[in-house]
Amino acid sequence: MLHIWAALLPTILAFASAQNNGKGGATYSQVTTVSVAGLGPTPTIEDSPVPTQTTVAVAPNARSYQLNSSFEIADKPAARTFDWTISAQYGAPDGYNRSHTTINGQMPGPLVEANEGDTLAFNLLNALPNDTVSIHWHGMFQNGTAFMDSVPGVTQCPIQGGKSFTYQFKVTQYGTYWYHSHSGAQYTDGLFGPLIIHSGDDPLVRGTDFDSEQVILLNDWYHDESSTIVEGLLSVDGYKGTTAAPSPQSGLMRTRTTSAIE
Ligand SMILES: [Cu+2]
Repeated sequence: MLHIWAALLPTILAFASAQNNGKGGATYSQVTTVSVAGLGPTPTIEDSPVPTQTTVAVAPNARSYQLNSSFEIADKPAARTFDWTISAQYGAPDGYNRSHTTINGQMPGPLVEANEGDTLAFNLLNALPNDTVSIHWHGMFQNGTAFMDSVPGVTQCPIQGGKSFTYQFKVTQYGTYWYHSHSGAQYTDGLFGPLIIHSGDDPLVRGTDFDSEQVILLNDWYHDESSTIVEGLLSVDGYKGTTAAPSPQSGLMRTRTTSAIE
């Protein structure tokens, strides 16, 4: 465990291994897939609930972060839409009960899989009563869609409690990435997850070179919520008597994502 504030960044490892598919009902949704020509109008923050769409549950093994064996890796661009509700829920992943910031009840958030060239849309509803949210798509180029980059106060307004916002952008790269809250240090409360972009150019082929792929996500875990830690660090007295970066109480390796929250 790295005891520095900068090491809060979760480390996501994706590797090929021979494993059986996990099981368990997915709590996230991935809906209609259609071909698209462009990005359409720039989304705006709305008062209305998140747009309702026909929701088809996919990735039945999402909780294990095992990549979906039925996901079609293709060069044909598709639109993928996700409906995400951000809410606070209590859980004790290391035995200490505290509030988490979750996506559709999951901490960390759902595994997202897409192909290079796809257009992704995330319909976000902030169901946190007292906190704003934003989500940054770490490493995405956002060429021409800078307003989807999620820097509250710079590229967008913070998403207030009860409000919805749609992030929409085209993916023009591939690899193993992650997404995370860009509001304060909120991502340390659990608002982050893996973002896997496939490519037809991948020299390793499922079924030929490997059997399955598994994301392993590691993160530091604090018993205090980020708002408490940041408030302390920004005060004269510091957090727990010091303005030095605090050490985490635990490290989590969450190949299962919801067991502590259910
Ligand atoms: Cu980032």
